[in-house]
Amino acid sequence: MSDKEKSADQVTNKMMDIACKNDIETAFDRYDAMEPECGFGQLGVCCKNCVMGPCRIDPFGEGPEKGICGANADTIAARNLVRMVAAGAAAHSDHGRDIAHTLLMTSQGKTKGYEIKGKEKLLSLAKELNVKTDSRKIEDIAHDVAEKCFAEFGQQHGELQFTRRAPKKRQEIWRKYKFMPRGVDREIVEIMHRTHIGVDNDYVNILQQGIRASLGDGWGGSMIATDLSDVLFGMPTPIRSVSNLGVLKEDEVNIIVHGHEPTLSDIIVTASQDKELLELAKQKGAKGINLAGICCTANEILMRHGIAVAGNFLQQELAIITGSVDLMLVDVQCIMPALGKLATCYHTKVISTSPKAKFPGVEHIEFSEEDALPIAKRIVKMAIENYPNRKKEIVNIPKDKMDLVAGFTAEYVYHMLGGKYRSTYRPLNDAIISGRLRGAVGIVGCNNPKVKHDWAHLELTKALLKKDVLVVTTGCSALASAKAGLLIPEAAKQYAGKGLQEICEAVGCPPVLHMGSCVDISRILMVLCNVLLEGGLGDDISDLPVAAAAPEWMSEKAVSIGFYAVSSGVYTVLGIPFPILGGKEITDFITDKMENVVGAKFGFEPDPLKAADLIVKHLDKKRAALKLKPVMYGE
Ligand code: SF4
Ligand code: MSK
Repeated sequence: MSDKEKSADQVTNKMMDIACKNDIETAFDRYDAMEPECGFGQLGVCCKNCVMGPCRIDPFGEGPEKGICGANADTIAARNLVRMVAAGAAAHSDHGRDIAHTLLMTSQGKTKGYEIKGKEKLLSLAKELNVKTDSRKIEDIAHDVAEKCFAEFGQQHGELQFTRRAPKKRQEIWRKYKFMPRGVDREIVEIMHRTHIGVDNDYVNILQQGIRASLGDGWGGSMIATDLSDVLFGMPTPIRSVSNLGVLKEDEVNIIVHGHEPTLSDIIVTASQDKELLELAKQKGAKGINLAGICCTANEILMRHGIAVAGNFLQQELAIITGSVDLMLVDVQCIMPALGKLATCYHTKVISTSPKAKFPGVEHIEFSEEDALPIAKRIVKMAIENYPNRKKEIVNIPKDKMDLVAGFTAEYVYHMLGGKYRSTYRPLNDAIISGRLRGAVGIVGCNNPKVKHDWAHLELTKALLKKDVLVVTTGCSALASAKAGLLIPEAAKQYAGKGLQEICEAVGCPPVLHMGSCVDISRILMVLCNVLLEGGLGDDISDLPVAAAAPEWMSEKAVSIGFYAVSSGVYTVLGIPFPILGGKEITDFITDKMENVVGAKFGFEPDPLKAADLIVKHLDKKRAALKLKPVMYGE
């Protein structure tokens, strides 16, 4: 492949040229080979929920209008869509469950290498969850907090604890329409039941359960994952680092961690700093051990340790193609099965670690919390021992890398704006009220070879910055912004409108705030809650001049995120439509009528500049409804 326009990131384009020259296949090639993609699948009108089928509805009305059981296009599209929500919510929530498990074991002294670093966060969570703290050991408090969080997964009735963080008005909407999640797992199971043949056939009713499960993710599983990660691994604070494949080093042992759960990556950080291992690396001829991340695991160790970022989702294969990665270890989610075969063309060792995720042709070293540090050291040692096998003649590390600042949290915003002694969101609210800031938008999500890599993230982000919109970002979108230099304070001068520029200069922050991994979108929800509590901008999330976007999304997790964002009252624009367009009524509901129920809806817009226009119009509509002053610096 020699198409230089596959990515907005020149490093990626260079590496793809190298892949092409060496006849190495990547996801970009496999995407081209897949075209044309199945139209029935894209429109969501193919069903294989029972073996009377598979059935497919002809979207042009020339073939079957119903499946063998009688299900129409809207029913089939709705069932398919909420099954995506179930998978996405399950992935995030299982991540949260694993962190709760690690915290519980750490509190019992059963782990090796972990300690409770976020004591302040633990105490505030304990208070919220009615766990006694007076004269108790921190481990005992952590134990009870972990148990309380565990209970959220299996709870059968009632309401998830963290939904109480949402504004009262929002909670009432959730109760009124039976969207309030009862238990994280329960809602996911109920989706699978309802979408079995012959159960729920009303697309609105099917979506109702999709909403409920997604809220169990955003205000349950994901929120637990974020909060307990802060307890276990410490609260992130803004930290400087570097990004892109140029962070790999010719003269050091390069280890890449890829996946999602910080349980693994955080301990690898500790192991990579071990004196004996550093000495061994020297003995093998390396100057040191260089750790870097890909995907959300990159975000986790970036925001807590300043570990460099090698790249985002579509760069995972390119990292290996540099010929410089001595070991890539993976846990769960967004790891391409192609890595195993690709690694055989290089000296790279790929190691899977989770009992939940094995890969063809990949060596498996099972990770367990009980032996976390010894296992981490063993894996780092393998990387060191593999360093002499690097074929120097085929090493091709791009030179380019970019500085960044990452690690903003809902808690940090209090100090960032209010100063050390006056913790408050007031300056943020005032900036919006006065019109210096038009509003705020969360730009999140993956890469997808359907869209020029990173391009839609960056075009949308820049277009919004120009309009005095503060951008917060997570996941692979955050990494796209990092590589393009949008996560440094200096970016404000180059890209932001005058109002946003003034704020960034006064505070010394970048115009795009990195808020972590995909589960950390729960941090964005908390920012919205804190803004409302500060006052002056309405009494529900749907009142706020805010929006969300996922311009290059691809995963089922993104479907769950989209659903909980909209159901929390946030207008959300997707660069790739949900695969539902074959069902006219469900499409109409999701992109229009849903607003009458939850106060927000989805927009589908592949052109990032048009998406920016839609979002700006939405922010201005919300500003007008709140009777705020016009935006200070005009258009
Ligand atoms: Fe066909 Fe209905 Fe079976 Fe789906 S559930 S495969 S539409 S018969
Ligand atoms: S890693 S879910 S590709 S953002 Fe969270 Fe990136 Fe999307 Fe995976």
